[in-house]
Amino acid sequence: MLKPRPTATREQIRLDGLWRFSVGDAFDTGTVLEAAVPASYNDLFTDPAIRDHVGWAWYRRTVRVPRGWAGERILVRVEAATHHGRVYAGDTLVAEHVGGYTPFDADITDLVTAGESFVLTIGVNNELTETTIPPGTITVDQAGRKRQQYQHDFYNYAGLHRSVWLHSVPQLHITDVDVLTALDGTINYSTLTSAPVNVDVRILDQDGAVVATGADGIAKIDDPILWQPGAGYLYTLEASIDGHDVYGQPFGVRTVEVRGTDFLINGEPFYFTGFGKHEDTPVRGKGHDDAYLVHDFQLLDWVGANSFRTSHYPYAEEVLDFADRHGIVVIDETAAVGLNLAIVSGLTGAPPRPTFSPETFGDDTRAAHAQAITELIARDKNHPSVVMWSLTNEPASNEDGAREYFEPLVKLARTLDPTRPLTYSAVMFATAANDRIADLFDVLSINRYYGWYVATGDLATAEQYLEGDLRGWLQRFGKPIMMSEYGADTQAGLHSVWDTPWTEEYQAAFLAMHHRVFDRIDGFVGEHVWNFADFQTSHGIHRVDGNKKGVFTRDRRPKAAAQELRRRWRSLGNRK
Ligand code: BDP
Repeated sequence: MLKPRPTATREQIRLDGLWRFSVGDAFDTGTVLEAAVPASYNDLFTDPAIRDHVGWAWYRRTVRVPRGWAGERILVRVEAATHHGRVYAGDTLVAEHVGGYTPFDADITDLVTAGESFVLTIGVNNELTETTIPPGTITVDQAGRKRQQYQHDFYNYAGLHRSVWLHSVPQLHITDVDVLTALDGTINYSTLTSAPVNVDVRILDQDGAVVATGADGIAKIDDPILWQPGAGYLYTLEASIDGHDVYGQPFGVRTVEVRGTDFLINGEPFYFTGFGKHEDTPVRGKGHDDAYLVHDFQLLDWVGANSFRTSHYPYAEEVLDFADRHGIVVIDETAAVGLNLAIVSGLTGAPPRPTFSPETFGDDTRAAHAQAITELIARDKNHPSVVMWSLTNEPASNEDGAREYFEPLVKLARTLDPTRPLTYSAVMFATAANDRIADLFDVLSINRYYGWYVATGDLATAEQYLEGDLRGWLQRFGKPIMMSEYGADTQAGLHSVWDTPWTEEYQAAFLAMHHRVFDRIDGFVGEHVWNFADFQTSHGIHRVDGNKKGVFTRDRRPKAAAQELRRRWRSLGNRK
């Protein structure tokens, strides 16, 4: 899935801004509402019926096709319709896509005319079921309203979360580019085209100078400048079909490998410091925002972080492009969060249902999960910043059926990308003793909340639990291990001289305790604090206007823990 890019043969228009908007089964032609794109629609309006709406929402605007596009293929690229999108040109349904965080195209060539305008309508449905990724359950309340429930701990924001583009490609065009690099500058590439035809390939450096030409899928850069953590040098592979199409695909020369208990980037051991993040800001919800993008990366740099995980879904492509250019390392995660029914029953007291079964998460869920993995890798495979795929967050990997569910998905991911290691984040209930899938993966990523949900306020006990737990994983599996989540809810401005949960001092002491443990363990390859910033969740007695485990507040002000991290990470660098 090539990202639309302007080239000598391709043009594009960003359709962001205000669209007419309504909720309900069909677009309401009498609506007076307008919604911003990109943004979640939920927090834009004051009407709770919109915020809590379960079902279809509609965006409509008129679009003019440029005069010069006659004879070209004309498409609408929707970067994200969360979770299910339908694109109409006039009254005609042109494309439909399920999966809220990966892009899709609607080919409208036969329905529009260059130089004329047409009505573009996009429907977005936010319903989650047991066969969607992420999963959820819909109930109907006493008043007959649909209610959405889900296992994941972030608000089910919906809408057009990323840009919408009108773009053109030539009739005969390049449809895909795949780039694989070695440290000596050897580039193995492949291209796909809309019809069988010869493709010419040149490699350009950052100044646009040609540094290699391709033949038979191979090009060689002499003395390549490597893409490194902290220094994101990018080349461009320019693919062209003579007289028809040209497309430039940025890439970096770098390698990733797991060897023993080391995670190697360019053959050097790499130690991850950073966060699990969210796409979440006030008012915009999960809508992409370039200002927050720039500021968040500034804060990552300020705090000394070298990496983050795209918890718990693929992020906007702008985020990965930015990480590529600035040398920030990314663990790229699918939206498979909440494949765990024990979490629900733990909180509600309901009798546990098995997570993996034909009645709960079975073949259809797995098919949706396979689709999510396929689309993630297709979109992100050429990003040098992406060093590992995370196939799922906190599945019930300790339950019957987990292995049968995950084995084919791991196999699929390895076929789609044989070069990047695989991981998943292990939930508290999955221990070194009862986990059934860790051996299928390359890196052990552990989510733990000792000192918060367990041994609350007792850091001495928490320290013992944590160390025993982590050593158990290392002993049984002998793979690199990192902490993919550890964190404590903290109300900014709350202080105490004691170990008092929710205070800024406690969050800092909690993190410091973890760091002492990490430093005692060989084979430890990284620490990702939960979370970068406070974020919105669904209502719950354990959430106060959202999850407050951010090291920064939702409006990105540092809590005291940020200083603790800054001291540590700035001195650690990329190695431990
Ligand atoms: C973990 C989840 C994460 C939650 C976090 C928490 O992976 O999404 O937000 O716990 O409870 O279970 O704060």
